[in-house]
Amino acid sequence: MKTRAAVAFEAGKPLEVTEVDLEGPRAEEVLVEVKATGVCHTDAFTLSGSDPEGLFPSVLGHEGAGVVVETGPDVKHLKPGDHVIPLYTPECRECKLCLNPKTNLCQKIRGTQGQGLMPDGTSRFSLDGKPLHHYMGCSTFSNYTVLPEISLAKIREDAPFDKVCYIGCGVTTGIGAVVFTAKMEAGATVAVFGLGGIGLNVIQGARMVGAERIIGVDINPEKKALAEKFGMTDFVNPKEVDNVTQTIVEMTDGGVDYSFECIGNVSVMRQALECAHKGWGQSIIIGVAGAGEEISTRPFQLVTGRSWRGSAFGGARGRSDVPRIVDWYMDGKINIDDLITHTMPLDKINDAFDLMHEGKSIRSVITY
Ligand code: NAD
Ligand code: AHE
Ligand code: ZN
Ligand code: ZN
Repeated sequence: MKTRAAVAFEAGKPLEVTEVDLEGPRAEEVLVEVKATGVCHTDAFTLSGSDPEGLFPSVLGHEGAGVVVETGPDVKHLKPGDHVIPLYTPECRECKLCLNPKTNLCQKIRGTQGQGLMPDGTSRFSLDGKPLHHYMGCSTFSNYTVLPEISLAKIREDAPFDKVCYIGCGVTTGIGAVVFTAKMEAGATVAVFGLGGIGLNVIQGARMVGAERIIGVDINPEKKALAEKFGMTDFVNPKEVDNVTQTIVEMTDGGVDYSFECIGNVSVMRQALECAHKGWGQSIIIGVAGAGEEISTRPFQLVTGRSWRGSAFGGARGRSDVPRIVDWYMDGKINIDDLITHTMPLDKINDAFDLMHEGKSIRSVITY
């Protein structure tokens, strides 16, 4: 079939919206009509050329919601008409990692997914007879896309696509990092570095579990008001203090119980670790850093009881946890609407990237 898609032909160049060819689903695969997709900083990161796994030409996008149109042979759990959220972290429920309760990082198809291919090693997308790469197993910047069945969470049918698409990455990443990765306790003291589409969800997750003090850190003071609405109690602008780490340590009588880096800046990752409390403070890296970047600190920081951790997709197991997070939204327990600052058609997708780079949006959502 033909479908409209925004194609990333080259690193650092705007996406081009064009008609591409899409082959139907093969065994254990599903054809999905994407109804809406968010634009995440990670899409911009890959488009910039900084992603060691970035491939071109490709169909980016990994934060979608849509409807099953057709199922291939041997699909067991989905049928046409089902509402779904694509998962860049699948959940096969049978690989070594799925069987270990300590992780959500299903590895069943990670090899081919990282090569921009379906599990059988081929692509369903092409243009003028030449294959286009899939992206993060999702490619939601296409009106129709094909995914493995294990990469789809079935969700309730009354959930609005243009809001719950954000659960496909940002919402789950931020709230999940608090709930599933940190398993944060009520009364905790928290620092959140970067108040964008991820950091604000960390803040609402921390408030949800009853954190007592939530310090937000951002170089853009325009993020302060919305962060306060989501539960931030204190704001630090790194441009207005001599030393961010020292400032937070002094504000909190020795440091925070949990810190979260939601930017992808390795210097900030160090600040986040070093403002964690001696003896027990945990620092969780969410931000994605570019090719060649490395983190550093004095080992003494770890010797004295701080720990450095990471979180992908908020530690969530998509097929099990995403439907629950959709329920949290539908029950009014979490706020998604106020974080979606812009909605636009696919033709305007490059505006979404511009707004992100200018610091003017939290989340832009494309509706098909
Ligand atoms: P965003 O652009 O919406 O937000 C980033 C925020 O950081 C902005 O508010 C910006 O002003 C602020 N900032 C930039 N430099 C700063 C500095 N030096 N000090 C303090 N604040 C600074 O991005 P986002 O969509 O929230 O994504 C954040 C990061 O998380 C990205 O690296 C993205 O790739 C990554 N991410 C990771 C996962 C995961 O599973 N681990 C999932 C989604 C996104
Ligand atoms: N491909 C990059 C790393 C990108 C990355 O870390 N991706 C996160 C999700 S970001 C979503 O917005 C992730 O889930 N990582 C785990 C995984 O298996 O990809 C690189 O550095 O090579
Ligand atoms: Zn993302
Ligand atoms: Zn698995």
